Amino acid sequence: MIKCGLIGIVGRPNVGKSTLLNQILDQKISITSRKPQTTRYQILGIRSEDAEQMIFVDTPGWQHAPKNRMNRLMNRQVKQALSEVDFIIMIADCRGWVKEDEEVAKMVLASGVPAMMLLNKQDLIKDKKELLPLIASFTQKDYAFSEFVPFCARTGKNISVVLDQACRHLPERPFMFPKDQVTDRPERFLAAEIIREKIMHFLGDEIPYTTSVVIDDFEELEDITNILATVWVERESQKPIVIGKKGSLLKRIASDARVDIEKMLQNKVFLKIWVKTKKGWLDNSDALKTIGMTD
Ligand SMILES: Nc1nc2c(ncn2[C@@H]2O[C@H](COP(=O)(O)OP(=O)(O)OP(=O)(O)O)[C@@H](O)[C@H]2O)c(=O)[nH]1
Ligand SMILES: [Mg+2]
Repeated sequence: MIKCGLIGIVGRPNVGKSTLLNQILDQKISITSRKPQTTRYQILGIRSEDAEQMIFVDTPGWQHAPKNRMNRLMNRQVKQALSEVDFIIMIADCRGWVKEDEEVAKMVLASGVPAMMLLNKQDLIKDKKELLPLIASFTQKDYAFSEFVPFCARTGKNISVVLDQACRHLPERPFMFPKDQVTDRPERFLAAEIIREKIMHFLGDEIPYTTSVVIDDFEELEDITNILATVWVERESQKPIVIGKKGSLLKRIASDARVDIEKMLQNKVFLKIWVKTKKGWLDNSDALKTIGMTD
């Protein structure tokens, strides 16, 4: 019997969804950062065994009040994923349950899809017993979760609990992807994401949310891949911040991104990054289309 299905990973921003996906695949497909709203796109991570193919859907973190068109499109991708999958893994931070968690839990229930909940980052609490009141409060509620599992996506310990549950809910269906494929996203997209991850890492708390990365050229030669990329910023005044003194910050972003892209491509990379002001792109549907965000 051949089984294949989609498993959605949902939750509010910053709870560890992309970290879980990378653990499941044992490689980095989806970028992560300590700042919320890192993931902007649905990304598939595919794990194939002999007779089962699990297609995990990483989603953007659910936002209570999205501020611009891009954030609304991010929320829409969460809803879309919930309507398409065979099983749902909701992730929450075990240190606290907030409004967005409640909203996601309600959407999961409304979807009618079987689901489990991971209470992630349990390494950050001293004693697992601290979770008991939270878990007890869940049982009073009308949620859709078959299990509440204390978890640590950072180490991936007990990941078999997650995989077993996901596997159990796969429908009988032929594989949707070749057995050796790990994601639906092309390398060009992943390269842009890696650059965005470095921007999230190096720049303060505001600018990463007003930037995006476009790959202008991606030329794969036998012994080197040449990549030209542009970072969009929203205001002219943000340009020098991204570039840094005498270009120092942009150099660090490019250099760290290059190392990761080389690892991914298993090839030498030449990477040149430009910075360009694109006013109002977060609410401009044509600009959002350019970076692959459409209705
Ligand atoms: N201590 C600890 N940190 C974790 C764990 N899982 C994830 N993190 C960290 O939490 C931060 C957010 O992780 P992500 O995987 O980017 O979270 P996300 O849910 O995908 O976030 P968005 O894409 O913004 O919605 C990162 O700094 C991770 O390293 C965990 O089990 N323990
Ligand atoms: Mg993410």
